[in-house]
Amino acid sequence: MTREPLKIGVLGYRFMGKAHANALARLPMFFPDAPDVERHTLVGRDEGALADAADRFGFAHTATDWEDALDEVDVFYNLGPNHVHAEPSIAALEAGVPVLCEKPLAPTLDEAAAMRDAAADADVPAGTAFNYRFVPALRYAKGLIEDGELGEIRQVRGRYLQDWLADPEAPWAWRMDADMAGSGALGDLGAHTIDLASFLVGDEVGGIDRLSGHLQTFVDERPVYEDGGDVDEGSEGGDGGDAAVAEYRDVTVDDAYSAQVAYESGAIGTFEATRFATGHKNDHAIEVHGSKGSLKFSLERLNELEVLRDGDRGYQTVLVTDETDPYVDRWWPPGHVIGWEHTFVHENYEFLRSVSTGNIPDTFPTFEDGYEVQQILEAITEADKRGEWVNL
Ligand code: SOE
Repeated sequence: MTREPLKIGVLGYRFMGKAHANALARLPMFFPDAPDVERHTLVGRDEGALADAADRFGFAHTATDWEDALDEVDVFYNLGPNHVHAEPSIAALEAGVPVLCEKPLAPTLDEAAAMRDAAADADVPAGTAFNYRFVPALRYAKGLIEDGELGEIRQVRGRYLQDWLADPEAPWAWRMDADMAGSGALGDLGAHTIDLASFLVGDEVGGIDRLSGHLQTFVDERPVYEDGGDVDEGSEGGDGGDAAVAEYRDVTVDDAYSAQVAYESGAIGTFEATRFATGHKNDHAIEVHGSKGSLKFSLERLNELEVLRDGDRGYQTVLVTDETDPYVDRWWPPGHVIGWEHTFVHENYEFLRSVSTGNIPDTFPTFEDGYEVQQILEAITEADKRGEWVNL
C-alpha cells in the first residue's frame, strides 16, 4: 500500500529555504527509505520573489500567510528570520503538525521556552536545525569520545569564523537587529558551536557550571540599499554594488563574541565566533583534548578528522568516507567526498523518518536542545553585561 506523500510547508525561501529544498529534492535518489514527500507550500511575503523561488525549488503552491499553509500541510519547516520562529512553530505544534525550525530557536529565552513547552505538549517531532551534527566526521568524533579513545575530557575549543561583515558598507539585514535576531555572531554562529560541543562531550563533562562572556560590535551602523529588498521581512539586504543607499540603520547586536566555560566535571571550554575574521569564509572548527588523546575538525575540511591517540607523536588525518561511516554509503564510494549541503540531506532524512515512525533518534536536536542552547546564549549575554562570571 503506497502511503500518501508527506506535504511539506516551508516558511522562508532565501538561503535556508534553498538548502532545505535541495535536501528534500535529493532524498528520493539517495535515501529511498525516507518517507515520500511533496514540496507542497512555500510561504513568504514578497509574492514575486516567492513565486520565482517556488518555481525553482519545486513547490506546488505558495502562501503569503503561514496560517493558510498550516491547514494544508503535514510537516512545517520554519526557515524564516529568528523573530518569526516562535508564533508559527507554536501554532503548528498546537495543530499537531511536526516542526523543523532553523537555529537559533528564537531571539529570546522566553520565546524559546514557549516553543519548548509547545513541543513537550505536542506528541509530534519538533527539531532544531543544528545541521553540523550530521557531518559524518563529527559522528566519527563522537564515537571516539564515547568509546573512551580520548580518555577523560579536559578541554573543548570551538570557533566559528566568517568575514562577510568585515566591509563596513556591507548591507544592513535582520541578522544585525537585536529585536529580529536576538544576537549577532553569538546566536547565529555560536549557537552551532555550543550545540556541537554539547553533542560531542556533553555526556562526558556534564552541564555548564558557570561561564564568562564578551560581546563586541565593531561597526555600529550599516547601509540599507535601495535594491536590498524588504529587509524588515527577512531580505538579506542585497549586495550593495552600485545601488544607492536608502538609509543607514543601527547595528544592535554583536559582531563577535567570546566565552569561557567551566563544566561540572572540571573540564573547560572556550568559544568564539565572528563575522570579521577576514579570510575565513565559513570556518567552523572544534577541538577536544582528553587525558589520552585529542581531535580536531574544521568545516573547511569537513570530510576529515584530525586524531591524536595515546602515544602518537602527532595528529593523524582520517578521511571519514568509508561505507561504515554514517550516511557515507548513501552517496559515493570511499574517497568521493561530500559537502556542506549534504548535512542538510542527512538532517532532513532523520527528521522526516522521525515524523513517519514517531521515533526521534537521541542524536537528533530537539526543541529541548534548542532551548538549552538558548539558555547558554542568554547567560553569555548576561555575563557580558555584568562583566563577571555567571552561574547556570
Ligand atoms: C550566516 O551566518 C549562516 O548562514 C548561518 O546562519 C548558518 O547557520 C551557517 O551554517 C552558515 O552561515
